[in-house]
Amino acid sequence: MRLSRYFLPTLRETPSEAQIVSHRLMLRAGMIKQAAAGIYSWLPMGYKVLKNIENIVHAEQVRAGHIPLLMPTLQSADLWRESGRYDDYGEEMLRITDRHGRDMLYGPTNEELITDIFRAHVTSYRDLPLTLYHIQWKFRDEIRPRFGVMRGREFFMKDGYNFDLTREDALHAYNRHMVSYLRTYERMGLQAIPMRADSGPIGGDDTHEFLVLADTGESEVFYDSAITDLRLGNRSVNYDSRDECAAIAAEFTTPYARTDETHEEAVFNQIPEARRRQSRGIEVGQIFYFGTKYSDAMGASVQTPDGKQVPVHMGSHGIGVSRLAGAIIEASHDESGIIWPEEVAPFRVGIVNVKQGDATTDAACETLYKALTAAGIEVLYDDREERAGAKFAGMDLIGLPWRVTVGPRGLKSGVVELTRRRTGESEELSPDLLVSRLS
Ligand code: 5CA
Repeated sequence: MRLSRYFLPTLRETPSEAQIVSHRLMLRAGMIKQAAAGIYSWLPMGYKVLKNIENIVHAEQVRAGHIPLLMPTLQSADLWRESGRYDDYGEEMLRITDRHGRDMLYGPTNEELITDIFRAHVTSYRDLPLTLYHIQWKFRDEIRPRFGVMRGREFFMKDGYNFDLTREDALHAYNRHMVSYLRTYERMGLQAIPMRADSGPIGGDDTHEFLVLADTGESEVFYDSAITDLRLGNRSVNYDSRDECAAIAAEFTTPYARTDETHEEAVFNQIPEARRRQSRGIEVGQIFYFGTKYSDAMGASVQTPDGKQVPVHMGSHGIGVSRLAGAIIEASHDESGIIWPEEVAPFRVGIVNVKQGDATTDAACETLYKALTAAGIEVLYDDREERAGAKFAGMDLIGLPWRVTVGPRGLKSGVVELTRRRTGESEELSPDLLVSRLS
């Protein structure tokens, strides 16, 4: 993409309404624009990041054997009356009446809708286990939307739902989700710690939240520092293996890690003092096992091998896809701007032409731009008539992993400069070597 033809409305000034760094940087880097309180338009660069996050979430869900579908944002109130949540959900639910006077709502989550799909089509244990998920916009009329996309009213969420014959099967689904989530967050360059949590309006006994440690996080958390040494890394996991998933879940949930809702001072105090940590965290996901709460209320049952009719065991599992864009920035930035991890970066490489209009430099940039693009690398080429200093500041702000600086001086000796955003380290190399290095 040539920057002169792109739409990247960056801001020089720090917007005064933004209280935390990720919100400030998303506005300054031209990623989002507020449309109404807690509701945002995703401008082209923000949209690219959102899609990259979404793609990672999809890939890891499919890897775990879960099946994507798409449910609507608007739902009928009748389904929620069946589960009893229409009245319980309270003011966070946006209620709408259509022209025929029918009660509708903008879905804050989808347990009812998915249970309705399940009961219409599945009748036998032979069709289980089944996990369906979608990535769709949600609406929660938060009383205090803030911090940009972190606590929005409209937000993009992955929500998945498992249907199983027995409690044991459903607990395997729970563990499988935990493992797939660990891998998902690690791919985004994040450490998200599973912490025992409270189930709130979703219900159920077993639930873990995934938290990214950050001073600006809205949750208060207590944990054993030993848990921060754990990584899933690139172990190969057989998601069908109960033992494997259970062992990894046990590994990541054995060290003490709780949110303030489930924190127990006495248990916490048994950890050696040097390892006790109290800090703040951003909740980027939550998994729940809630048994037959919805299947009982809504009549979602299957026939067992011996001909009995039993309600299915369920759980639901969410990832805050739009919140993650903010969480990644909170975890990865410096005073000059964003530092995107490779897998979520909107472009992998930025080319800075330090002498736009100089025939040799322009030609070298063109050749490099075409070669990198041909190698399948996404490039943002700053070809504007701007001072070099402004171009550098812009590249630092938007935080692409690699910057290539092309100028007449280097070209005389046949080199360009490659700089890594995260470390600031630079090296000079020939354009050919650069293309093969980045490929
Ligand atoms: N039905 C369950 C799981 S699918 C559910 O709704 N879980 S949740 O309430 O925990 O939401 C899942 C994730 O969505 C949260 O972990 C959080 O990362 C994200 N989320 C929740 N509320 C907001 C919000 N107001 N703005 C941005 N993201 C949010």
